[in-house]
Amino acid sequence: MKRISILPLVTVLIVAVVACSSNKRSVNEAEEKRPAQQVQVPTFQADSAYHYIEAQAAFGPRVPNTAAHRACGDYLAAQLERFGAKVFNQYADLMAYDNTLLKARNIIGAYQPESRKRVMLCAHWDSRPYADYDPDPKKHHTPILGVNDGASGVGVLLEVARQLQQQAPAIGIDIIFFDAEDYGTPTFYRGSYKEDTWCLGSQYWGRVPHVDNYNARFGILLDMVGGRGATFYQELFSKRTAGKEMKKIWETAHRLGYGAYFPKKEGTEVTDDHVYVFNLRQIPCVDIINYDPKGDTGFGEFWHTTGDTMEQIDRATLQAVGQTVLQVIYNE
Ligand code: AHN
Ligand code: ZN
Repeated sequence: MKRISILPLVTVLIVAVVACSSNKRSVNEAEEKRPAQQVQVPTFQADSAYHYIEAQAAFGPRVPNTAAHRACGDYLAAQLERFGAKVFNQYADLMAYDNTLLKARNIIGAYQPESRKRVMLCAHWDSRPYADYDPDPKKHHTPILGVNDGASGVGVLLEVARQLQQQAPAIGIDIIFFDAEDYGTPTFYRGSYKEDTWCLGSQYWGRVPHVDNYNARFGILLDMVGGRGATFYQELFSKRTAGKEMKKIWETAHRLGYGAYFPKKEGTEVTDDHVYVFNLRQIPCVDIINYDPKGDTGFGEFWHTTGDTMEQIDRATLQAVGQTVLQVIYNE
């Protein structure tokens, strides 16, 4: 009796099922990948950020009430203008710890100002009038150049601004350069105590924002983001008040390969502009700030010394921070 082999039929069926299922899988994969592929995130140019840092340093210390401060303020506003932002200048007379009247200026660059979906990116642009942590006590009254502490965050954000002009993300962005962050009570001061002497520019902005009822989904503050081998531990006020956003930023940095700069470990709590952004405007704001667990100040050996110069800056750190910020805002 002649038996008909079913082997060819079985083979055909298996091949058909496999082909069909793998075909189905590739369709699903394409669908899953599409949203991620659609967002083209621009490449951050660290050289360009480095140049903007040098340009600020070239003015000298940007201490409020000095010619260098006024000239640098004009430079920053002109740069934001050149990069297509709508620029707001907030001039304010602010009282320092010793009752000195500071002629302060917050500088804001708005992108897509009509959009209600917004993210704010900020940094302080002033530099400290005192190197009160300098190893040489004779220098404690010398103004600092504030290259890492001040110019680095602003330099990164100017490069972000340049990118925003070339390719708009889906949301509105406000770049805010706060003034008078670093005029806080020096260690050598023996006069009467005053509260909240740091972050005078952001305190003013928090009470009088550049736009009535200003709001944003969240903010990112950059402070000391250019140091060689910097480590951005998770600052505790940010973790408590903007934990979700902090997690997103750190995970983004790790995915991009910058995990060494962004340890998923707790740092300390720092009084910085983000505290006033949250307390006065209820906008969760993450402080990306260098934390050196080995040093005695926690900020690094350069901090509030005459050594805070261009030599501190490493393009690789600027790249890690700048690319992470771009990745976050273009995916928002
Ligand atoms: C205090 O030292 C209280 N806060 C640190 C904030 C700061 C100063 N960031 C840069 N310079
Ligand atoms: Zn400082």
